Formats: sequence, C-alpha cells, structure tokens
Amino acid sequence: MNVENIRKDFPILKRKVNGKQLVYLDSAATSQKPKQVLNAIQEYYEKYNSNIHRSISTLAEEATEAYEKAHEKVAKFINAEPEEIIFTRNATEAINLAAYGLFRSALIKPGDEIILTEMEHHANLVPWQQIAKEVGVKVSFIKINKDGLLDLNDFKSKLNKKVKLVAFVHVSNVLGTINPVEEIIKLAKKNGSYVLVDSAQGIPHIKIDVKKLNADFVAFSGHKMLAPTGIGVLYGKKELLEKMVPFQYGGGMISEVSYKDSKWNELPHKFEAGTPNIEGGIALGYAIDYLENIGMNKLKEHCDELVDYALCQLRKMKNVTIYGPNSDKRAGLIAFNVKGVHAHDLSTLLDKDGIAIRAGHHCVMPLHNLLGITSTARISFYIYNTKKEVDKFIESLKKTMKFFGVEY
Ligand code: C6P
Repeated sequence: MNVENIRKDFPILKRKVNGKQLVYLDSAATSQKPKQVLNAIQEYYEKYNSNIHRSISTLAEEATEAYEKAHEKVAKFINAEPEEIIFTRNATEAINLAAYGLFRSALIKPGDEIILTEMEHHANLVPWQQIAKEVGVKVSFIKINKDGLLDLNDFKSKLNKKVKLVAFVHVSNVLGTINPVEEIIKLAKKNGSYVLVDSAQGIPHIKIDVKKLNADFVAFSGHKMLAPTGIGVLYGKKELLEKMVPFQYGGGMISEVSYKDSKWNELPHKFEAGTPNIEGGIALGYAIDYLENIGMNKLKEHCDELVDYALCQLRKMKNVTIYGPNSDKRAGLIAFNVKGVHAHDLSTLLDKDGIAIRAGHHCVMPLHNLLGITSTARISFYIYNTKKEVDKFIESLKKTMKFFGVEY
C-alpha cells in the first residue's frame, strides 16, 4: 500500500490548521473523502441529476441505474443480495429501522428479552431501550472484563428461550475491541434469537461476509468509509425483511394505494420511502470501489501497524491511561486519558498543532460511567495516516502534558 500516493487522493490533507499541516486522527468520527468520491458527486449533479424510480427520461434512467448499481456494489462488498441492502441516512437510522420493524411486526413481543453489551454506542442502545420500555421487554447487557473484552460466559448465562434478539457492536468506538462476531452469532442462533451487528466501526476496517456470518441485520454508515454523510446501510435477511412492516410510509415504498389501504413495494424499496439521498448512494458505491481497489486486508494491516506503533509509544509514557484490549483484538483507534487533564483541554491544545482528535463520551455514556470516567481523548486511523503523523501527535501530547505540569 503506497500511503503517499493514497494521500494525494484526499485534497483536505493538504490543509493547514492553525498554521500547521493538518494531522487528521479522527476517522472513527468520520473519514475524509477521496477525489474519486467527490468527483462522483459533482458528476452526478453536472451530468445526470434527476429523481429516480419516477420520471421516464434519459437523465432519470441514468440516475436510477447508478443508484441501483450502488446497491449492487454494497451487496457484493458484504456478500449479500441487492434487495437485502436498504439505504438509510446512517447506521443510527438503520438500527431504528430494524428495531421498529421487529417490534411493530410482533417479531419481538411483550415479555421477551433482548441482549445488548456494556460497550454499545447510544445508536444501538437507546432505540432498543426506549421501544422495550414501551412494549414491556427486558433488556440486559453482556458484561465486559478488565481488558475491555466481552465476557462470553456472562453472555451464555443470560441466554434463554425468551431472548428474541442479540444486538451488539462489531468494533467498539471507545475500546477499539473487535468482538468475536462469529462466536456470538453462533450462540445467539443456537438459542433461536435474531441478531443485529452494529458494524459502524467494523465494516470500514474489516471485510465481512454476511452469508457466512449468518447475522439477520448488519448496520453501518457510509461516512466512516470514505462516502459522504447522509448515507447508511441496513443489511437484512430477505425472508425477515419480507415479514417486517415498513419503517416509514410515503412515495416510492408502495405498489398500490387507495383511500382505504396500501400495498408495499418490493425490497428494498419497501423500506426506502421518499426521494432518497441519490448522490450519497452513488458516492458510497465509488467509496467501495476505492476500498476494494486498495484491498480491505491491506487497509486493516496498515491501520493495525499504526495502532501498534502509537500504543507502543503511549505505553512508555507516565500518567497516560489507555482503554481497551491489546492490539491484536483492537481495530483502528485508541482512547486514553492523561492524569489531571480533561480530554477537551487535550483536544484543544493538540488542535493548536493542527492535530484533530476526538474528546468526550463518544456517544457511549454508560460505558464511560462503568469505567468511572466522564470522557476520553481518542485517536483513530484510516488508510491515509502515517507513522510520521503518530510521531507528531506524541510530540504534541508531550508538549501539552508539559504545559499542564504533568510528567511523562
Ligand atoms: N460513532 C464516533 O465518533 P452514525 O452517527 O449513525 O453515522 O453512527 C452511529 C454509530 C453507531 N455505532 C458505532 C459503534 C459508532 O461508532 C457510531 C458513530 C461516531 O465514534 C460518532 S458518535
């Protein structure tokens, strides 16, 4: 993988921030976009902007074909069928779609149970929690151990015939933990439960095959894998999507409407009501082309190397607490704290050196409470990051600690 060549595809990386060369270490929040994706958006608006599945014109046909092609590219990327790929706004909307669909179709009923994990992002916690409260469903959480790994014995002890769903995060956006997806799904399936995988931080780094995995649903966002914001995906098994009532109603998702009742369109249209994010969908297809061109294994190797390199240096420092497991069970990111310095202050001072990181609870408040902290600072990597950037980060972190009078 030639990172220097890759970097040339990302115009934003040439930017200076506060007079310094930008070092972007916040790709877990959103990745940067290559010119191939930016050009695809511009080309759509300049050459074939039109609504899809509606008008009969050359432009409309071109736009419809490109939007449908994007479903095919996503399907191929995760080994699904195109009709099993529903475009949403983001991973959050994808999870809400699955949650409302399961409850409103009575596939999960009062008295049933749901299992989540203690490391869920709010996107895979609040929808289940709130609907469960409304319907009368028990929610429990798989415990994590001191290394930031899921306690699978705790999971086994929680499984029983009332558990209708296991929904869990593929890669934690705070701990970086790569959860043992295959093992969890096997256990859940043996129990007769549905499974949803929140792969918002997983799919951008790890190649998955939904057929082999046997998950019922997989949710992810385009913007963390080189595509623009406003486009996300819910993969759902066809037979299950067919059983589920739509999430939103309106144009495009119907086959027949009278004043009294309506019938639903075929998959995936049944779940894509209204004019969709056409350019976002098309651009996601181009982002996938870009990732496939690099190769997901090479991408993962590169990010693993950067995580190893950064972990090694952070571990040598005094007064730095690192959260999450060893690098072999971790993908793409490191959350940490410096004794006596708030993560927001760290982030502000690093920004003065042009270094963009994220600080806060990262939409995972319960986990932070469990760890007895309110916030963490987080660095995260993607294909365009380099060891030199890690060095700049460590140097700036040391400078910041010195400023606050904290030994390193
Ligand atoms: N995490 C982060 O900085 P949306 O916002 O819908 O695109 O993605 C939600 C989401 C779901 N699951 C996980 C594991 C996530 O990390 C995220 C998004 C970003 O960590 C923004 S809070």
